[in-house]
Amino acid sequence: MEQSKEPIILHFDFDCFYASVVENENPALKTVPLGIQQKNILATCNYVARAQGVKKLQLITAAKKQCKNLVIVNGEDLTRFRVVSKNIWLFVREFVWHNLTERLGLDEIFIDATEMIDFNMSQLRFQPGSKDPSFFRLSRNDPSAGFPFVWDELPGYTYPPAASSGPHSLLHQRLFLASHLASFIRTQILTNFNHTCSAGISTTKLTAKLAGSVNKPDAQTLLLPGFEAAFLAGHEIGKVPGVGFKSAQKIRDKVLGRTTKDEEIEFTEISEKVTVGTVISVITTPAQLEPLTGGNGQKIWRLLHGIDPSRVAAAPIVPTQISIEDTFRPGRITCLNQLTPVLHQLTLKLLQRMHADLIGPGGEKWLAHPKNFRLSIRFHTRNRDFARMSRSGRMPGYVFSLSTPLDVVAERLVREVVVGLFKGLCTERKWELQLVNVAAVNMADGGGGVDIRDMFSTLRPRSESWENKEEPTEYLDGIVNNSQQYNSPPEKEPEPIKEVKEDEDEGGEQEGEGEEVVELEWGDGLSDSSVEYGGIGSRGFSHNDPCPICGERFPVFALEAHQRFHQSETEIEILG
Ligand code: DCP
Ligand code: MG
Ligand code: MG
Repeated sequence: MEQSKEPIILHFDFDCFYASVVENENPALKTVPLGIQQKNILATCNYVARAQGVKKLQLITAAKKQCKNLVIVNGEDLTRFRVVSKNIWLFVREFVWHNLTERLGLDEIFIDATEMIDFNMSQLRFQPGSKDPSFFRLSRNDPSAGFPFVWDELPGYTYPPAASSGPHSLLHQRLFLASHLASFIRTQILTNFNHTCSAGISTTKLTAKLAGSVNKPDAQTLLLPGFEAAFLAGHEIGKVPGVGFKSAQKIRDKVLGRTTKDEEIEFTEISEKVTVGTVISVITTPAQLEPLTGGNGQKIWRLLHGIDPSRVAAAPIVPTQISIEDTFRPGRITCLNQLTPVLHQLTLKLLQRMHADLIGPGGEKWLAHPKNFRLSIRFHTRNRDFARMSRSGRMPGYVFSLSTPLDVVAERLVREVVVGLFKGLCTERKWELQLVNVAAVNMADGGGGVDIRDMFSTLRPRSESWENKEEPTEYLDGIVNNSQQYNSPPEKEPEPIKEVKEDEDEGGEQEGEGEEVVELEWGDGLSDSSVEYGGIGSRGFSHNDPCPICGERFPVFALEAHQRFHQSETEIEILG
């Protein structure tokens, strides 16, 4: 097989995602203009509303003025969106070799399809003009797993619009093949989850993401090789992923020959649009970008020229920790009677998040069990000493009950564990709390043999066209990593406290209270989702050793630690 250097990257972004989740819950909403409200703005709106001039992130008042019959649904509780997002991602992940798939936010998925494409290139012969069906193989081992396609019938759009009928260079052919894969995955998502999405196909994460936004909704765009620079040149500088808001504004200023004071940047209206093409005609060296980009000149220079060396990371199926916190004004929380309802509320939210993020499709099985509950607090102090203190306890087994109402679990957890942790942290008689953070930490595999494919069996019609029995060894990789965590000793010390920037911590609106801060766990940049995920192991193991208590199969090395986990279901142990 001829080796090619360029990665083949697919990017998917769901159409009007929150609105689409709400529509699936209530299909009557599909045909009416629908907006999803968060505070006083629309987080998003469906395409019926967009056709009537309603815009994403518009003020509710303006949107209602624009569209009198706009139906508004509150979307402040993200649980339903998280659940759908997780289920679709886990589903898509099953198609992808080596699990080379990564989430960005709740509605975007990157796939590195290089190996799948090159394997298929080695199996197939491109015949220009042929209308004969070919077969894309989703499995190396099972030649019947895959889908038929016709080379010349390119699904979706190209940028620029293709003049000729077929691909010519090897890279063209690989990208055409990838377009067929993208189309297949979009169809699968639509069939199984009733969500449409838009997709981009290119050789970098940056260009794949941007290509996907050219044709929306329910469409896909292949960025033809050789047109990357021209394509990027037409984008407004602020639209380039990886160029932050402040950097974009400083670059605009530079190009337009004006200055905005640092403290005014956030409030500056972006009235003039400056394209990447204009920027690189004015700013001609990376060094010139350095002072405008906080020292990221090299990196941003490359992005503006279409160079993005970041790779799709094989993300594990669950985050390494989930945490929720709230901050309080002086004098608000000064005794246990005031604190207990707050602990209850935060713990309930944490449990809801654990259910959304850690229970597999079908809602019957945990993908991971956080081994510890961590409480972190910070006091108001006169000397403005903002140090956080934290203390962890074993997460009791009843937390993982799927039948007990969450409210009941939260109440018991607070009474039996959290209040004890607080008393361990607070030895003073007089105190005023400034911050409370509750976290589920130290994730352990949900049962050694978590098989997401089984969980999907209720969702997915078994069809001849797709039977993914692919890559058993690779499939286990993510699980190995999680299982190995069983070997780590029980936590003896409070966990190191996560650094939280003061400005994030204080809350943007300065209300001081009631502004819940949820730590980001999916990453908000193109390549930073590893921050809270940890790496992926590469060893395989065999499922030969059933646990004598629950019968789950484990690698030998994880069995002892797994039995310790069962002990934790019956005893509550406060550590520290
Ligand atoms: N979202 C949000 N606040 C933002 C941006 C987005 O709450 N500032 C939420 C609402 C969206 C979801 O994230 O439904 C995905 O964001 P997108 O930008 O992808 O927007 P949509 O999916 O809603 O619309 P599109 O069809 O344009 O992708
Ligand atoms: Mg979207
Ligand atoms: Mg998006």
